[in-house]
Amino acid sequence: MERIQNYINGELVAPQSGMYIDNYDPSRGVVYSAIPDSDEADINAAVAAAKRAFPGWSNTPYTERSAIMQRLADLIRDNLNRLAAAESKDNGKPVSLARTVDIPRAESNIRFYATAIMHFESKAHIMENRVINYTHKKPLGVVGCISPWNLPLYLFTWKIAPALAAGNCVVAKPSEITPMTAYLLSELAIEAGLPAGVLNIVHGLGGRAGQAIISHKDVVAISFTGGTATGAHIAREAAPKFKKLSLELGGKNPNIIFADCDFDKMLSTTLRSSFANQGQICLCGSRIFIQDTLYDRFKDAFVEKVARMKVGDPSDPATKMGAVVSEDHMNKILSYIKLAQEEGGKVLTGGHRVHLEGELAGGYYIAPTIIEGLEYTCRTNQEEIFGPVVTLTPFKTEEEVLTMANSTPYGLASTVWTQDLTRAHRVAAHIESGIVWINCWLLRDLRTPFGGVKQSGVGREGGFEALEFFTEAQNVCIEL
Ligand code: TXE
Repeated sequence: MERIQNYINGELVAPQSGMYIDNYDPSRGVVYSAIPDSDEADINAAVAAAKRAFPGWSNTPYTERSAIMQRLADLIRDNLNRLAAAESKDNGKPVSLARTVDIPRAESNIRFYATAIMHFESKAHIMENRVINYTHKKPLGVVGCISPWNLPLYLFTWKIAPALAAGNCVVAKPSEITPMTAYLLSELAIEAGLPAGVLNIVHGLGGRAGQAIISHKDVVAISFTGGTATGAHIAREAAPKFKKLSLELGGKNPNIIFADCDFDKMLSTTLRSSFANQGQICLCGSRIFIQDTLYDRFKDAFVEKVARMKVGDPSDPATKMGAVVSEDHMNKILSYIKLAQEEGGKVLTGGHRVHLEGELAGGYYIAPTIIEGLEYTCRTNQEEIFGPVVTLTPFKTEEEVLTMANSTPYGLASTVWTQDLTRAHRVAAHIESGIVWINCWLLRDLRTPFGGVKQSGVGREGGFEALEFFTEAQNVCIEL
């Protein structure tokens, strides 16, 4: 059985304790590899290596840092099929999705920041031709990047790329549930010629390896994507140590459908925004609000299409719906479906585990599920389920739907479907979310700010925002 290794000081090494954790293939429900159960000793070694590498890397010309990162992006492109197959096996997502979304996006993340750093500029402020101030944007030092399991290589590279481009050295930990592509990335980083210690990838549990990163005195900033409860814990730990923090947390996103929408485009996009990656994207629209005059037409068409969606073997290129990420997560999703029924909801389609045949019999599959008849304030409509489960709620007026949409503690993304331009702008302005998609979903321009409000997070990633996060502005004032 394959044993994943840590990448510390430019080398692939075993955890110092010699301890490993099981890594599951969710499509079959079996252990297929082993992950280092790293602890403080491994993190200390990674931080020490990063600290040693920092003077060299931060003083490497940005053009050279950019060239090394571009080589890494080329290697991701050249290994597309291998990485996509690994991502699918580790996460349960359809290989077609990994091949067209996750891995190409990981390549773009690295390429985007390898080139963005060449255009990252400072301001100068001149006082009456007598005094010049200029802003020096300095890399921070050793930074921690911690990422989740839903879009493993995609979100991992989204953090480490701006950190490295800005001249920081990184200690990164992917989710212990989906470590494989981060491990393969460490092999590619060696091949790309990244100097030793610049990027360190340490595997292990959140409460042990992750905890050692966030509490380490020499880790001066933490970029985290994951659950809101973990984000709150990290904030509690980091705030008294005055670490810089970027937190991308959960969502419970509204998908608001007005009666005047382009019905066909809305319907096909809503299928994706509900169930892409088995609903395990923090941007999925899990609360669907439909204007009452369109409710029955939408419901009939949506249920008909969802009932025909086939859950299947993630490694089959034809599969659109694969497995959810783990047994625990499957049980959590199923418990929410049960809760929805206890709260008075009616399951229109799905609502159960799916048992596939043969080798896939033990896999973690859930039928795409639509529920109606719930109050917008109930737990099912307020808490993040993070699976292939959506609720339908009718509304009459714009004011009413805004109240419903803004009623959760989250505020990551929202989708609005209407042909009325004025209404689209008005609704966008009143929605409490960091991202609003109008007549589209998950259309991403990497230059735009990405992040949430309320309990969906603090700070923005994307574009130059991430380079600002990974640098400290120092003002230098000169009197002439
Ligand atoms: O996330 P965790 P989990 C939501 C989703 C899901 C829930 C929990 O609702 O059901 O969060 O998922 C590391 N110090 N999202 O348990 O625990 C951990 O090892 C440092 C939304 O997987 O937050 C992993 O690398 N690190 C989300 C990362 O944090 C710690 C995507 C995320 O794990 C740590 C995933 C600690 N004390 C889940 N504890 C999104 N917004 O996209 C854990 N970690």
